[in-house]
Amino acid sequence: MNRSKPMTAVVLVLTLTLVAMSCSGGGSEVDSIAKERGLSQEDIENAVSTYTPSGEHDPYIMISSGGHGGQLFVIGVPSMRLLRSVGVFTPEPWQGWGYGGEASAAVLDAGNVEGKEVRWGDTHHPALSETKGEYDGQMVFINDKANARMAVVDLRDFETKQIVKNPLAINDHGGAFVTPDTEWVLEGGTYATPLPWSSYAPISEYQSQYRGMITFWKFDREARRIIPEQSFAMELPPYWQDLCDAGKLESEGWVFCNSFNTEMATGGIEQGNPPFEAGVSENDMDYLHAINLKKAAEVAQTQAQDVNGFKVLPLSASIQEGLLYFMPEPKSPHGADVTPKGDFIVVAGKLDPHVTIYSFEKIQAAIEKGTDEKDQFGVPVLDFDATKEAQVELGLGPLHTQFDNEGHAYTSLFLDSAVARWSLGGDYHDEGWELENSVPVQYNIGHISTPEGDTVSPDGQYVVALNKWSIDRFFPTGPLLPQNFQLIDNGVSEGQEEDMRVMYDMPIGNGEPHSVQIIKADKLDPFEIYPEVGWDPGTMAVNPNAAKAGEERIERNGNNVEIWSTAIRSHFNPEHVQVQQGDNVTWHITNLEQSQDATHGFSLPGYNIQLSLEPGEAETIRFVADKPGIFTWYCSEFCSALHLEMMGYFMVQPPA
Ligand code: RUQ
Ligand code: CUA
Repeated sequence: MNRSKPMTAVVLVLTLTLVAMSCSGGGSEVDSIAKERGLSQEDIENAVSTYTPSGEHDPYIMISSGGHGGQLFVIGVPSMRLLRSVGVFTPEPWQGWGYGGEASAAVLDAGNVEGKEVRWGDTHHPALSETKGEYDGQMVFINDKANARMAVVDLRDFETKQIVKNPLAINDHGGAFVTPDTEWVLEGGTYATPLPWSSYAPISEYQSQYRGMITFWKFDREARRIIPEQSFAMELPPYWQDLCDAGKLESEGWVFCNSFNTEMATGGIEQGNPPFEAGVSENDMDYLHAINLKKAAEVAQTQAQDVNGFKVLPLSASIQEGLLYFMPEPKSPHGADVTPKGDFIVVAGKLDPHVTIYSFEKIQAAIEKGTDEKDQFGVPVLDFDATKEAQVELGLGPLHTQFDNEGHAYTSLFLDSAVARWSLGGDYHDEGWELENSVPVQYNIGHISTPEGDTVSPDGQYVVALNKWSIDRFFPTGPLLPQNFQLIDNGVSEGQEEDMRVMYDMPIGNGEPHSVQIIKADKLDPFEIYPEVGWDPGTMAVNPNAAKAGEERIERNGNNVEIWSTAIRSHFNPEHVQVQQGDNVTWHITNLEQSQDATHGFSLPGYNIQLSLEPGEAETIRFVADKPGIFTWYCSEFCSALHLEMMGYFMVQPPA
């Protein structure tokens, strides 16, 4: 790439200023620092493009999955500073998530799998809530690929409020995706099993007994919760339905999902069968699914059947009612991304150097015209050429596509370890469907993100590459290395198109951040402190039974002991709690603080209890005092100069 080309206007001005400073004697320090550190002119430009002075905030916030760490990360862009993690499927002690507090226990327990406690997840694709196809900054949804669960996180306090277990599936992959007004949250199953997975069927009966599915979780905006009773799933052929995207604007009401394994390979190399990796890649074409969700939601009211307590629309009903159509898609497809106006769907083929662009208008025309072609389950198959708008050759291993505000698409190329920028046709860009520029990334890129890049009005300037390998980029932390976010300047400003360039590497060493979304920071409006003292983050309301200032006490009723405690710099009240071994303890603790960031911890050693009480927050813990001894509890958050003094004695007396 041409490294001497001018950067965006801002960078150019800054660079010129620096250069001017360095030439004018007094500013030569910049030069000498750069020289000393071995920095090139481009390094300096990248530095001034990403440097965020102390106390300044980033214009964008990136919400990242934490992969099989089971959490979310919140990261500033362009500084690429990690702001916090959010405990979701996995307990996390700093946040007191899953260490004794009743609110987090209730959320985590709701994610148990048929009664089995599962305390980790593989968070995959975060989806920010949308209003009219724009991120609205209210919620984020994230799926757990490992156990087919969906979590709901409230962006007022960045805490997980709900986990629902999919009653049909044991894995998912195609989630989370939201419809333009967040009425529905999508979760596609991928690996087919019997429906539900807990009803056994031998794998020799794969074609007759195993099925795919896509679940449409109904989201109640008022309650800020998923309503399982109003949700439904669509039974699908046992192809592996993969990633989806919701239609928008002209395609609103429709959903598009790619699939693979239309071969219906069942693996079994130990029996001499081709391994999955070969078996599922034999066909040249798989099927892009087009689903009329609006109509399906109506039909589900009357034709859904009960499967494991969940509404499922039988495949026969979907065919009969015209809810489901297939289109051939080449080759090991991955990603189905709807363009900002909702007019095209971009599908990448992992083993095809092209992206294939389908036209929503042409799909509708083909449905209108009708087709005699069907797959072996009777699903109508629309003609490839009749629905295809264009194909663009980008490079090897295209995966995911995002968009900008100047009619470009950006696609990750896994095998090439590169990001391709290409122009959209239609009325997006004069050049039409054409590859413009590629930039190498380090290494093995998976997902890609641009600011608000999958909404109806994407921003521009940045691309973030999520690289699976980092190899030589950072100090090697043993055989397990961090992954690498790379911040890229998209090279586009005010109609000018330059080369893209990698500006910054951000190692991320506490999870596999599978996918991200980037929202304008000013759309978020988080609480500074909880609105009222005694606030329960589980219900997002005051808990009437929360401990109050001046009403701290210990009540005993038989062997039930109930404690109302408060915390304020730098003491708990009470400081002595005396119980008998075997007592049932219910302990309410309220943080009375009203200043921002005055968080207190509550750590009760030996009982596996650790709370993080943010200002105003009230929590309840319940446990049996089954271990005798003297337990020194303390505030685990360094809250004041006398923080070490913020402690108490929990005294458990054994029977005489
Ligand atoms: S898929 S790296 Cu698991 Cu999100 Cu394409
Ligand atoms: Cu409160 Cu440390």
